Amino acid sequence: MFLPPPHQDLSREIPRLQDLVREWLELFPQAGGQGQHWLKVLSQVQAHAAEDLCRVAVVGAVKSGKSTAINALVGQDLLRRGAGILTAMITRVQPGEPQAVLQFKNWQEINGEINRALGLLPSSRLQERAAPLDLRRAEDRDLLAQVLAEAVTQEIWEVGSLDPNYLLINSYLEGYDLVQEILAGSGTMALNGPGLARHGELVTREATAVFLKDVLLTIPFPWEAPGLELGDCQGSDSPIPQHLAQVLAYLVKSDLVLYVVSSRVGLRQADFQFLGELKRMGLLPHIFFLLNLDLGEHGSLAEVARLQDRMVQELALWQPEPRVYAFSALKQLLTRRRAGGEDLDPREGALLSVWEMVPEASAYSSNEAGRFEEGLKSAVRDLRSRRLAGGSLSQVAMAARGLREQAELARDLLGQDLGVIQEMQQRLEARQQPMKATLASLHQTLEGAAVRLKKALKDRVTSLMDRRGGQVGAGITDFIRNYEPDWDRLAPREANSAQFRSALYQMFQDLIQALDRFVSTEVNVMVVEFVQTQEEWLRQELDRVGLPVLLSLQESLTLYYREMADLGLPSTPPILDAGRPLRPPDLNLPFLHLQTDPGWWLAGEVWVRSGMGFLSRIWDALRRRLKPAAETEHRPRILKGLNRALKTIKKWLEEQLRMQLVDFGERLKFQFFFPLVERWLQDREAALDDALGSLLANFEGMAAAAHLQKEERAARRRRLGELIPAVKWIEDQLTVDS
Ligand SMILES: Nc1nc2c(ncn2[C@@H]2O[C@H](COP(=O)(O)OP(=O)(O)OP(=O)(O)O)[C@@H](O)[C@H]2O)c(=O)[nH]1
Ligand SMILES: [Mg+2]
Repeated sequence: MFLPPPHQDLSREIPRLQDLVREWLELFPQAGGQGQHWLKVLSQVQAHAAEDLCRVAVVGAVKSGKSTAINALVGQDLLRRGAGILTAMITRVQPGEPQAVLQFKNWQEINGEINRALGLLPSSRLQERAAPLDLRRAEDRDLLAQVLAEAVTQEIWEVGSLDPNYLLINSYLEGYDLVQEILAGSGTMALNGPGLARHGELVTREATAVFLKDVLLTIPFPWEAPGLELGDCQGSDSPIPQHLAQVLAYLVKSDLVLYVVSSRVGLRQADFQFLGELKRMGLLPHIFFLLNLDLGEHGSLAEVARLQDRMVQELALWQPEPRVYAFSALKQLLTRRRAGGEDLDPREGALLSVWEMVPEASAYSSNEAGRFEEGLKSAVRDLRSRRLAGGSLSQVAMAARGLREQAELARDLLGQDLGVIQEMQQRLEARQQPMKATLASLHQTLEGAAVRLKKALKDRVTSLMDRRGGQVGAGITDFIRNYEPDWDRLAPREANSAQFRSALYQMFQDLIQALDRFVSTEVNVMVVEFVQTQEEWLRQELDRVGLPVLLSLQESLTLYYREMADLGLPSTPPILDAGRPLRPPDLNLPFLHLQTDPGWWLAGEVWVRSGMGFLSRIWDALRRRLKPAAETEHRPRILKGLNRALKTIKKWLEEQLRMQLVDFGERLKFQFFFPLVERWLQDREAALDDALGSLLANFEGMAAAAHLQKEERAARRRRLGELIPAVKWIEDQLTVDS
């Protein structure tokens, strides 16, 4: 027999139940409290469900076809290809009315990045500068432009105008006029209607993209996808640490991953490193791999099959039976656009025709695209059901059950006289008493537990950050201590002050860059692992602490239901279940960003200022020793000078690190773990409170019904007779799965 899938799409059940509760309220207006309780529970669940997003992070190497894959899924050329290298943010795509919401960085972030890029820049114009530069000030913008021009003439940057620091400052200067008005306002910009096209321009133009922090695009999807978010991430092999940090921060919040691999390139070393990170974050079982076929290059079906098999084999070492789909994202996109009535441009049309000339491979690609979309949709559905089963579903089921049982009780009582009603009330209320008392004691138990759990977490975070033995603290300290610059590349060609300073600047920037990369990926993955372990421990502790109370409540509830059975209302008592707590969506896991932290920045300023004096001193000392020596002997001495400078830089960095680690540890404790403990404990208490509130009969209004006229009673019983099966039907829908 065909069994319908468990219907756990609460968006339909909840409004129906709400209507039925309102009908109950009409019948028994005196029992308002109870009705309001059910309505409250239902609207809470509804609000949760509305906030609940299923995030799919679309990742992969640079230019593997991530944006094209998302465009193919939504059937439109929504995401621009070839965003600039300074675009660090993830573009999020959700179903909805067409709109783009752009969130810009604030001035502190912008100036922070600029001053950081200037760190140790050997510019004569910065020497007298005491305060940090502020892009908002016209004199500072002039100064910045001069500094850039000077640095370029002096060839400070090896790659000149391709250097990321140069590009960054230059783009900020260039874009200032374009965005200053937006930044003076709220810093967000919503584009819709004809203005929507401007979004593409703002994200692809380096000078404006550099100011952006977050982009949310909404668009109608060609398939039903409520609560889905697709995140277009930066290439996971990007050389810019900030990109990786952003990708990681998004992955932490993601439920599924779409990993795009170009068929032209296949899996490479960088992919395996990234897979290692995904594995440590627990995401490996949630990855969909897309082997993005270049049908022009790999035209025959045999070759496609060979590529796909090879990828499955390579991945099988990581994940048994990896989900690998091989299709051309671009073909899927063009086909969809054409099917949607769009005219493709001649070049696109030609591409499609060429591909269609190899019908076998082309058909295979379409087939795989369909298989992929079905797979993705079903994973999203599964995820949603699992999340619902973790709490909301049982809350709704309890409300439905409570409503039905009370309607049955009321139907019974309407046939009785006042004396019987009062006796029933007494007997049931006596059975409710112990549960109310237990619930009250639960609060104390949980409060005590909170103190203990917080203390334990605090100690663990402190150990993690410890610079001698902590995984994070010692890890970064060792990284700094063991760092060796590329001396061959750094050693200046000539022994003069300008060359020496430029070599120093390069050395400093290289070290910072390497450190940033290490922190953005390695260290933050450690933090994620640590947090996940602690969360699991916390869940176990919660269960352990709550178990005696849960058992005692369950026992009292069983007795209560036995009493109901004695009164002629037989029913099996429901199982109370505390559910599995999930990280609240509004609680963000803090990440260690050495780059953008304002604390870092303040200290950075001091460094820029004192740095100049420090450079001069090293240079002067070096020069004295260079004088008597021959030109050929300069190099070892200069290297020695650089080495000395490196030691000082490392010492300074370690000092910065000390402050940063303390600061980060505090954030982890007070802005993450403590609120998490409080929320989970509160939620647990509220869940039990709500469940019992839904179940335990409330006699307000019942006695009043006894005074009604006979006809009126009969009328109400009739209406209850209609209400009960309607609620029962919903109840059955909610419990199919359990
Ligand atoms: N032939 C062919 N080209 C494709 C396909 N998918 C993407 N491309 C092209 O590859 C280039 C890069 O695609 P994008 O979708 O921008 O890749 P991306 O991974 O988002 O790139 P970044 O965001 O820059 O890392 C574009 O010029 C696409 O048109 C495909 O299936 N077949
Ligand atoms: Mg892209």
